[in-house]
Amino acid sequence: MSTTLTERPPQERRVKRRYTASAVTGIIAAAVVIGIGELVSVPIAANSSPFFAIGNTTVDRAPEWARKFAIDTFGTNDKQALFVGMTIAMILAGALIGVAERLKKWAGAAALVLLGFVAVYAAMQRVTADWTYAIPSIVGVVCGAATLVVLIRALDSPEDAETATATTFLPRRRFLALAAAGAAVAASTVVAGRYIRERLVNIVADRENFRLPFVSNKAEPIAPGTDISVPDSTSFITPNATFYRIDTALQVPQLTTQEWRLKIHGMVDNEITIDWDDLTKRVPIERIITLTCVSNEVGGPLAGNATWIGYPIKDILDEVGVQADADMLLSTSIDGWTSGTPVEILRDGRDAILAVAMNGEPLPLEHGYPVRQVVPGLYGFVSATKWVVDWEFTRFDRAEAYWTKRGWGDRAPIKTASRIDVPMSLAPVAPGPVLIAGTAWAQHRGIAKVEIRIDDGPWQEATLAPQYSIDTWRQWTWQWDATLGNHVAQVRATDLAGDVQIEERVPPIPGGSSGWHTRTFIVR
Ligand SMILES: Nc1nc2c(c(=O)[nH]1)N[C@H]1C(S)=C(S)[C@@H](COP(=O)(O)O)O[C@H]1N2
Ligand SMILES: [Mo]
Repeated sequence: MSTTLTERPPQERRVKRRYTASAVTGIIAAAVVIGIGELVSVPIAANSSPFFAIGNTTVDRAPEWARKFAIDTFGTNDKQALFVGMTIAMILAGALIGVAERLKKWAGAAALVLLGFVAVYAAMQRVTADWTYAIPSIVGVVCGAATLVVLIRALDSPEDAETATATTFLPRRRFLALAAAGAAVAASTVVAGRYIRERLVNIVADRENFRLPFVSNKAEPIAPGTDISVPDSTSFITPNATFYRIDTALQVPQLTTQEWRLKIHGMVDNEITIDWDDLTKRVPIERIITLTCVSNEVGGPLAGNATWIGYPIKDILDEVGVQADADMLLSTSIDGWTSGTPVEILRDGRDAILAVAMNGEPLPLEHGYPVRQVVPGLYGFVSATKWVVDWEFTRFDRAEAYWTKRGWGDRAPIKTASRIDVPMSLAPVAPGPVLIAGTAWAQHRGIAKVEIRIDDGPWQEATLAPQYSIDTWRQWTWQWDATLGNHVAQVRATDLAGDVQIEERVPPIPGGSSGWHTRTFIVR
C-alpha cells in the first residue's frame, strides 16, 4: 500500500471523490438536456432545440461590442467559436449543478429547471416560434433533472456509505453503471437527432435532383484579361468553396424546393404566394454580380463575385402591383432574419434577382438554397436575403430590418473600395521590378481608375483589367521599380461618375468602412 493513501483520513478522500463524481453527474445531466432536446426538436423545428435556441437568441441579442470582438477575434469562424464557448459554459454550469445537488437535495435540480426556463424563453424568441417550441427544452430538462437526482442519490446510497472503507474510495459500481447509461443517452440522442433530421428533410437529395434552369438570357462572356491571373491575387470569379459566408444562422436552414414558398403581402394590389413551380415557370437571366458585406474592413476579404442564375425581381413587383407609397421591400428568411431594400432600386433597371444558382450549381445550402436575393450595388445586409420566404412591401418610416435595429444603416449603397492583394503584407521583396496587383469595386457605378502611390509620392495610374460590367469588381496591376528599404504602398480607386474613393477612415458600422488600403513591403 502506498504511503500517500494513508496520509489523509479515508473519509476526507471519499468526500473529495464525491465532489468530482457530483460534478461529472451534473455535466452528464446537462448533456442529457441537450441531447434529448435535440432529438425532441426534430419533428418541431431545428431551432427549437435548447442548444440552438439559446445560441441563436444569444446571437440576436449580442451587444455590438461583443459582436465586434467575435468578428475581430474569430473572423468567419465566429460560429464555431460560439459553439465552443457554449459547450464550455454548459460543462461549467453542469458541474456546479451537480455539486449543488450533492450539497443540498433538489438545489441542483432547481437550478436545472431555472436554466430550462431560459431555454424555453430563448426558443420562444425565434421568429418562427409557436408554443410547441417550448417542448424540447421542457422534455430535455425533465430528463436531465431525473438523471441528476437518480445519479446523485446512487452516489449517496446508504449501502455505498456502509461499504466505504479506506480501500473503496471509488464511487460504487451502481453509480458508475448509471453514469455510463446517462452519458450514453446524451451522446446517442445528439447523434440520432442529427441523423433523423437529415433523413427526414433530405435536403442533400433535393439539391442533387435540382436541374439548373435553361437560360437564354446569358451573362456576357468574360473577355480575355478580365482575370489578371496573378498568383495569390483575387480571381475574377470566386469559387463557391471560397466565397465568403456571412449570416446569423447557427444551423444552415434546410428548406426543400417543395416546401419553399414566397409570400408576398403588404402594400401591394395583389397579395400572392409563389411556390417553386410558379417561380421556375418564369424566364430566368444569368448575370455576374459582385457581392460585398458592409462589415468588410479596408483591405478585407468579405467580397466575392459569382455567376448567378435567377428571376428578375422587377417582373414580380409589376405583377403584384406595388403601391406608390411603398418604398421598402422587407424580406424575411425562413429563420426570421430580415433586410429592407429600397423599392426604387429594385425597379431602376439593375439586375436584381431571386437567384437559384451560383457558379453553375444550385445555390450551396449556406448561400441560401433554394432561393436568395442578389441586388447589384447594395451591401448584403440590405439586399441579399438568403433562404427568402416572405416579402412585405412597406415603408422605411414604418419598418426596420435586422441590422438597422442593431445600429446599422438603412439604405446602404456599396462604397468604392480598392485592395492590394500582392505582394503580401511585409513579404520580403527583391529590389527591381515588382508587380503589385489587386482588385477594386464600386458596384453599379463601375471602376474608372485605380491609382497607387509609394511612400506618399505622386499617384500613378495602375493598369486596369477590362471592365466586365459596372456590377462587378475590376482587377488591376502596377509595375513598381522597388528600391532597398521599407516602403509603404497605398491604393485608391475612382468610380465612373468621377468620384474618388473616400480617404477618411471610418469603421464598417453603420454604412460600410472607408479609407485607402495601405501595405508595407520590405525590400532587401
Ligand atoms: N437569411 C439571411 N440572409 C442573409 C444574411 C443573414 O444573416 N441571414 N446576411 C446577409 C449579409 S450581411 C451578407 S453580406 C450576405 C452574404 O451572402 P453570402 O453568405 O452568400 O456571401 O448575405 C445576406 N443575407
Ligand atoms: Mo454583410
